[in-house]
Amino acid sequence: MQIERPHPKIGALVTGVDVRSLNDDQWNTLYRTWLDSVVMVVRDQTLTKEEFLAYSRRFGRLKPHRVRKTRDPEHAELTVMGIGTRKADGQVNQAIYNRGGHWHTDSPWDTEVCKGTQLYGIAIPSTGGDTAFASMYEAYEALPDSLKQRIAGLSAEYIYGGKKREGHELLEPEDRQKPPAVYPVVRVHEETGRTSLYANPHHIVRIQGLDEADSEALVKELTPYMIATPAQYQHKWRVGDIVIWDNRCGLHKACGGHPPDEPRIHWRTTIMQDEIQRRLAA
Ligand SMILES: O=C(O)CCC(=O)C(=O)O
Ligand SMILES: [Fe+2]
Repeated sequence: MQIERPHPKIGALVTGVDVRSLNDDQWNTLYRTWLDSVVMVVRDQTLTKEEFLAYSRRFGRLKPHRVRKTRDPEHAELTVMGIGTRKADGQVNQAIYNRGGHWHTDSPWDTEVCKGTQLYGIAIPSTGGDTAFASMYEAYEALPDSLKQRIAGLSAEYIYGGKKREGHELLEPEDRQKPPAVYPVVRVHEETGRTSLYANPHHIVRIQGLDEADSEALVKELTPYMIATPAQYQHKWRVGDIVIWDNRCGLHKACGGHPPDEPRIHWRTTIMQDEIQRRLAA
């Protein structure tokens, strides 16, 4: 197994391993590498859906995604991304084509902590369609002390799609009215102990305790630190790549720009944080 860390702050590229047959040392190394790098790529895998689910479960409990219509019919915990890019009338279905196309963390609108997300590349377009990642540890580090002081102790509310409810057409009507989830803006990672900025510009509704204008202004002030951090990695997909990211300390975004009629298909799992101990083999 080889591990490259081209950027010291974010991203790891793992080759020379089959995730179906890891020994304990390899698993421990992978898990540790993921925690250390925010986003980890494992190349050249050939997995069935069941194998992808089994590997995903090693990281934690899987949760069926709130968007029901893109769940795999036989495996609720597996979402299939990128099916139905054209509507019946021939128009591009932006909710599918552009899904994840804003900087965000996954499931901040869920009251249960979403630890990670894992995508597996099934069909990759000839051009475009990258996924970009940014380290929120580094975003926090870069804040001026005065701003760190202003956000200490604040919490924010999140709902699916934020104020604009973007992507709500993907949700079933009964799933559109869930109450917001609340998380601290300064977040201490349960496994690494490191502090990050958690203010997901896409799904945020408000920062609690501030009036609407002040909340908007503060999110606007924080956003450049989140999305313009130099601690970024842009992944160019290959078929067989597994990419797992840590939603507790990173943002990501689907970069788009791929031809809408070329398939871009990923299998996706959502991994929850139940226990805070590291999932290392005993
Ligand atoms: O399609 C992508 O590149 C990322 C999609 C995304 O944001 C997600 O699966 O959570
Ligand atoms: Fe996402």
